[in-house]
Amino acid sequence: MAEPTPALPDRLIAHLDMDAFYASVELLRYPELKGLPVVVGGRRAHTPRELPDGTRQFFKLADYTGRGVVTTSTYAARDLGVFSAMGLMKAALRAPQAILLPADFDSYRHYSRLFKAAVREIAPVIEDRGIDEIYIDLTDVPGARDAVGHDPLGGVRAVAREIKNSVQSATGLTCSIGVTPNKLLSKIASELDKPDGLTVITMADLPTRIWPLPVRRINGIGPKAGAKLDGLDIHTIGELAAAPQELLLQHFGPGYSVWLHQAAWGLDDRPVVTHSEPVSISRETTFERDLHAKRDRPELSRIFTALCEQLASDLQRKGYLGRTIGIKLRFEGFRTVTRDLTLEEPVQDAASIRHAAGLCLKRVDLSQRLRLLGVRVGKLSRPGEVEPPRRGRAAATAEDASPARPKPENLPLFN
Ligand code: TTP
Ligand code: MG
Ligand code: MG
Repeated sequence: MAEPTPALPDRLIAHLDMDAFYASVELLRYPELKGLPVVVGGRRAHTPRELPDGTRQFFKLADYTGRGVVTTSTYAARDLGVFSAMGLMKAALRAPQAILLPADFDSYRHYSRLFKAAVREIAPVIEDRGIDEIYIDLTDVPGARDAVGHDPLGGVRAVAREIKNSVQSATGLTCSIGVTPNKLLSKIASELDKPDGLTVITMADLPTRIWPLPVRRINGIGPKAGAKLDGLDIHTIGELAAAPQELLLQHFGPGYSVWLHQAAWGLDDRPVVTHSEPVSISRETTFERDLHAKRDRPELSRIFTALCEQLASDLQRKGYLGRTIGIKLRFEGFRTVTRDLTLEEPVQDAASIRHAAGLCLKRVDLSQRLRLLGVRVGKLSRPGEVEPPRRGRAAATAEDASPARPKPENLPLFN
C-alpha cells in the first residue's frame, strides 16, 4: 500500500551520539580487542601490560575486587548484560571474561573535539551537549531540503550520511544520528538504531515509531516521573499522549504536566543553541581605599546595593534568572572569602538578590577591613523554561514559592 509522501518539516534537527564512546576510543588504542566484551571503569592498576614479545596482557573482569562501577561497555559486553553504572563485581558475574580498562579522560576529550570539528565543517549550527553528543540544525545545510527521486527526505538523509562518514574518517569511530523536526524527537531517534544508526522520523511516524516506546525514553522523564507514570498505568509514550490532561495536572502540576503532554505528542520548539550559556554572572568592585564594615557602613551599604542593582539589570538584559546568589569579599592582606546560598526559586530582581547576598554576608567575620566586594548569581535559567531537573516538584512550587520579598527592616548588615 502506498504511503502518502510526508511533507518536509519546517526544521530538520539532528542529534548525534557517539557509539560506546569511551570504549570505542580504547579500541582505537587496542585494536586486538575489537569485537570482545570490554568494560571501561578500572583504575590505573588495570592498565594493560606490554609483554616482551610485543603483545599485551589485559586485566580480566573476573579478577576485579573493589567497589568501582562500569563507566561504559562495548556492545559485545552489553550483549552479556553489562551496562553503564553497574558495579564492576556484579558485571564480573555476568561477563567474567570481559577485559577491564582504566578510563583516560584526556583521550576522550581529544576525540570529542575531533568529531565535533568534523561535523562543524559540514553543518556549522551545532549545540554541544556533552562529551559525546551534539544537536545539529540541518535546516539550512545546502542540499538538506532537496528531494531525492520521490523521497523528500533524501537530501537530509544524504547530509546525515556525509556527517557520519566525516566523523568516521576524522576519528575512526562510529556514531548514531537521529533526524526529526525537533530536538526532543531527535534525541529519541538517535538511539533507535544504535550502533552506527541513521534514523529519520517525521511527525507522520509518531504513532508507529515513537508511541510504542517506554515513557523513560523521553529526555526529561527521569526515574521519579517514570515511576509515578507507571503508578498511573502509563507506560508507553502513546499512553502518555492519550492520558487525560486533567490526570497529569493532578499528579504533576501545571508546568510539568503540559510539558509531558506536548513531549508525548512530539512537540518541542527549542532552538539549537550554538553559544555556550554562562555559568554565572557577577559584578565586583575594588574600593579606592580599604573600608571597614562598621566605620564605613553607609558607604559599603550603598556600594553593596548598587552591585546588586547592576547585577539585576545584567540578568534582565541578558534574559536570565538565577537561583544561587553568592558574595565575594577580599580583605586587606588579600585574603578572599566567598559565601553563597541557593534559593527555592530563581530570581532576577535587585531586592531578592540584595536580600540573599545580605544573608551570605551574615556568615562572614567582618572585623578586618575590606578591599573588594563582589556579588554573583549562578544556576542560571531562562524565564518560563521548563526545567526537567525540577520535575516532580512542579506541583509543590505554588505553595513553596520563594520567601516573600524582604521587608527593609529585615535586611541584614550594611543597611
Ligand atoms: P553515552 O552516550 O550515554 O553512552 P556510550 O556512548 O558509551 O554508548 P551509546 O552507544 O549507548 O551511546 O555516554 C557517553 C560516555 O559518557 C560513555 O562512553 C561514558 C560516559 N558515561 C559515564 O561516564 N557514566 C554514565 O553513566 C554514562 C551513561 C556514560
Ligand atoms: Mg554515546
Ligand atoms: Mg551520549
